[in-house]
Amino acid sequence: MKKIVTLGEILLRLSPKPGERVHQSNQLLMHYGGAEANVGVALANLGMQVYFVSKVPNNPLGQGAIRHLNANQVHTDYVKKGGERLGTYYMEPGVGGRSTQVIYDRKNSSFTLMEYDEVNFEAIFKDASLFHVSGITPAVSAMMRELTIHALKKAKEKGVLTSFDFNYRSKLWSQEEAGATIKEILPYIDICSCGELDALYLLGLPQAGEGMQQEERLRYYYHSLQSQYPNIKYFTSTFREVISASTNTLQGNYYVDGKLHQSKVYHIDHIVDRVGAGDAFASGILYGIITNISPERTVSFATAAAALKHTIHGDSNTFSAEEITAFANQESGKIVR
Ligand code: KDG
Repeated sequence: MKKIVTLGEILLRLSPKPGERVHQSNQLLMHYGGAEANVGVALANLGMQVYFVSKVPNNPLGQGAIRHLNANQVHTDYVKKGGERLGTYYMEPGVGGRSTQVIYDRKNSSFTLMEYDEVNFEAIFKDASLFHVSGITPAVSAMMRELTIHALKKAKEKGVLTSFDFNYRSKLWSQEEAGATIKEILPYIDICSCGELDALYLLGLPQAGEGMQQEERLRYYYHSLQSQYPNIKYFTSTFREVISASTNTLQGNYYVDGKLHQSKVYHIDHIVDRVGAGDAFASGILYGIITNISPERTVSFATAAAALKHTIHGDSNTFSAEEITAFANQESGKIVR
């Protein structure tokens, strides 16, 4: 089996119990997160051989991050040790009408300050089949922006399939900065996860015609993007309608060979933790591409993975391929308490 490589920052996540705010809580739950680490963990749980590229401090927090990855069968040969601190984020779960709040404390983290020549992508991409990165990595520092583009160029040189998830985080950079960087990245991408708002506000695509239904709008955006970036073969996104902080509906979209494939709609009536659902979806799509599953089954599998993620605590999906398939094959598409 060929390697899958992901590049990103693994973060410590600290969250109070639902119904408490960070500043009033005397008890914080600990999980590890970070979009590319989450995708790596999910893919490893699907039986893939995953290598994570990152840097963590050589202290108990960094060691805990490595343990989390290893416990999920992610290889950490390319996780450097050094620097001063592990990036951290605080997450206040959404309750009632209040949405989830994220507070970053990741400045000067070991990963952010990692030096360009600490990673040898030439060696890392030997025997690799796929490289995944998201918009969070180039957002954390100028060096990481440079390193992300360098890694993608190297991956293409080596014939490695590349995947990019926009994952726009407004607390890390402005829409203008993100748009300019992502435009530099897209010419090196084969698989792209991009939502309607990303296309509009980051890439500045003209708005779809008024009155167009969701399906028609997506086709329009994906078609326009593909004419600008003919290298991109697969486009994906999830459509999430938030009904309340504890309920939403979810539908996966997958555009390949000029055809849009949509999953059934999942109604999630009791959300335990929605963080990382997009990463679970991305890993399901990547799994489908790597294992040559049909587009219909791939989008159904990926959306089932994303829906299941809502039922467990923490940022990463730990369901096996069998569990996700069994869930995707259930009739109703409904997750209830
Ligand atoms: O996609 C989930 C991520 O947003 C979460 O794990 C934290 O990586 C993270 C970030 O930078 O917000």
